[in-house]
Amino acid sequence: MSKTAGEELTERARRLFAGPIEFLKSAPELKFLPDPDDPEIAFAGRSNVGKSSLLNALTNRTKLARTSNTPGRTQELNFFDVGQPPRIRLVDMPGYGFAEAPKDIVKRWRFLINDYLRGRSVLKRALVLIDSRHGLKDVDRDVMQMLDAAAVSYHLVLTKADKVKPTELVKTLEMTATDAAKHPAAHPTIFTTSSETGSGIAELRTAILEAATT
Ligand SMILES: Nc1nc2c(ncn2[C@@H]2O[C@H](COP(=O)(O)OP(=O)(O)OP(=O)(O)O)[C@@H](O)[C@H]2O)c(=O)[nH]1
Ligand SMILES: [Mg+2]
Repeated sequence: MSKTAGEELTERARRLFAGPIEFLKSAPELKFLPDPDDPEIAFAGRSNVGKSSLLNALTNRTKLARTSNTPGRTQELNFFDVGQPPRIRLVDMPGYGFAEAPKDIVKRWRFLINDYLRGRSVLKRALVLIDSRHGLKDVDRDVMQMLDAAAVSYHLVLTKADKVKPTELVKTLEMTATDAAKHPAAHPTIFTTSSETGSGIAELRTAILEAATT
């Protein structure tokens, strides 16, 4: 039986993410960004939401992006090339809404994240990660509004799905979808993922490939 276009894309995404993936560089400031050579997909979200873990789960590597129990682990924009030659660049970012860090550092990260998200010509899609246990917070809505204003298309991605009961997850998903519908740049598809169990990871890989190549 021949494959549908959807199945073919899923298979291409699987193969791409199983192939060569390399850390390219860290940018602590905008002037250190790599040349805009390839389509980029950026991982945004509050500190500790699981951005770096999701990047590792997507790429099937345990230590590509550094993760930690302590919020504030990722402090720069980290670029990873997927494919050889590179087809997609994944961008792991510091967390926003991290109240415990010194104010000037939080401010610096916020400017870095916002300036990157607003001004990057090759940015194809942002992933805004939301902890399944907590749902959308005001800081998330601020980032969504900023992306709406900059016309940067984004997917909301619920993380740590393994940490909540299925009924609770459905409720959070519904509430998140209601909120997303009010945001013009929010893609209607919301992903539910667990970097721990791998649920939702193949679907997100496919969406990333689709966003990067269209
Ligand atoms: N159970 C479970 N734990 C997770 C999952 N994803 C991440 N974690 C844990 O959550 C913590 C934070 O994960 P990170 O990936 O470092 O989070 P981050 O968003 O990159 O955090 P910052 O870089 O500090 O902004 C770590 O202890 C991870 O092991 C998940 O899907 N399930
Ligand atoms: Mg991180």
